[in-house]
Amino acid sequence: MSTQTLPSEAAQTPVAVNPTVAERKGLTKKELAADHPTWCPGCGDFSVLALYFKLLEKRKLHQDQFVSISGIGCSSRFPYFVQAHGAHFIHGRALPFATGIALSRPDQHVFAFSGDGDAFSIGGNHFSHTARKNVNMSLVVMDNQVYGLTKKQTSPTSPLGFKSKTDGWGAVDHPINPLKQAISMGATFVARTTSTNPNHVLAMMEQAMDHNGFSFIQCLSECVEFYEGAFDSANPRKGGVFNEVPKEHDVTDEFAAYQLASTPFPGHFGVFYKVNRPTKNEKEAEIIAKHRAKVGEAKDWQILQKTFDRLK
Ligand SMILES: Cc1ncc(C[n+]2csc(CCOP(=O)(O)OP(=O)(O)O)c2C)c(N)n1
Ligand code: SF4
Ligand SMILES: [Mg+2]
Repeated sequence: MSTQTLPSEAAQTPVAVNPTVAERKGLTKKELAADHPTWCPGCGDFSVLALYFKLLEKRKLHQDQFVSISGIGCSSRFPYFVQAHGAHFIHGRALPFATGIALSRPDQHVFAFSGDGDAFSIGGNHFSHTARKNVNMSLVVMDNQVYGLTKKQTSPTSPLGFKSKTDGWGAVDHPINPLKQAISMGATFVARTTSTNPNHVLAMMEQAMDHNGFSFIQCLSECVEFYEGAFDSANPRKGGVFNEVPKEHDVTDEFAAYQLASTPFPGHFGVFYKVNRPTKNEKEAEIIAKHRAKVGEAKDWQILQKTFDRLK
């Protein structure tokens, strides 16, 4: 996410995040790591966290320049493990919370982390609407195709026939395709990766971070406890195939992206869709600037008082 400028208000004065700031030493993984993650040994989420540290390290981001926001779930414990500002918020509600930060603090890189249940089930509406609003932030969904924290219920991405505590005879509901949902709802950056390919995860995170607008990454991340082997067919070390998005794919072609996202599992990995469209941040900043020009030096409380006086 590139940083934008909001007008006036000392508290909102943006501090441009310059990844090459020479006078400040970048943080190390050791400095960025908080508590030891409480995930099960072998959980795919470890890899995503390690690569987030790598991203912050590489881009020399400091604690005053980014936030990590999540909902609820194993994957959503993520911000606990980062020694920086963040919130482990309400189940499914990471995106509205992150939107508030993105709009009010343009100096921050806003990263949201979520699970397939958190983002596509209880938070499915927020996922769609944040995409359509093109809020400037990056969302990484650690998709294990199951509810891990609550010990194996069917999630919106569980495949047909998946046996769980909620579908003892096997899932009968057609799974969603998060990439197609994001593209059709108007997300401006849509990518897919898998936690077993660290270089690829980092590359996707970097591109998402550099995108001005809502960037979404579906990251396959195995739950070794409740859906072991789910992604073996996407892992060459387990006899699977890791197919990158074809080089000739036009990332600005919405229809082509949609078609590519329809490839049966294990599908492709990489950037499916990337276009530039004005962000909600820019549009709101414009409205504020226009209004500011009208009210001159009036303080916020004076504008508010006037509004209430008018309502009398
Ligand atoms: C309002 C509400 N409903 C239900 C729950 C119980 N709950 C907690 S996490 C979760 C599902 C998490 O699944 P997912 O987002 O896929 O994360 P994972 O644990 O698999 O990483 C549910 C149903 C809750 N905490 N709050
Ligand atoms: S239950 Fe699954 S998702 Fe949760 S920490 Fe364990 S392996 Fe990871
Ligand atoms: Mg899950």
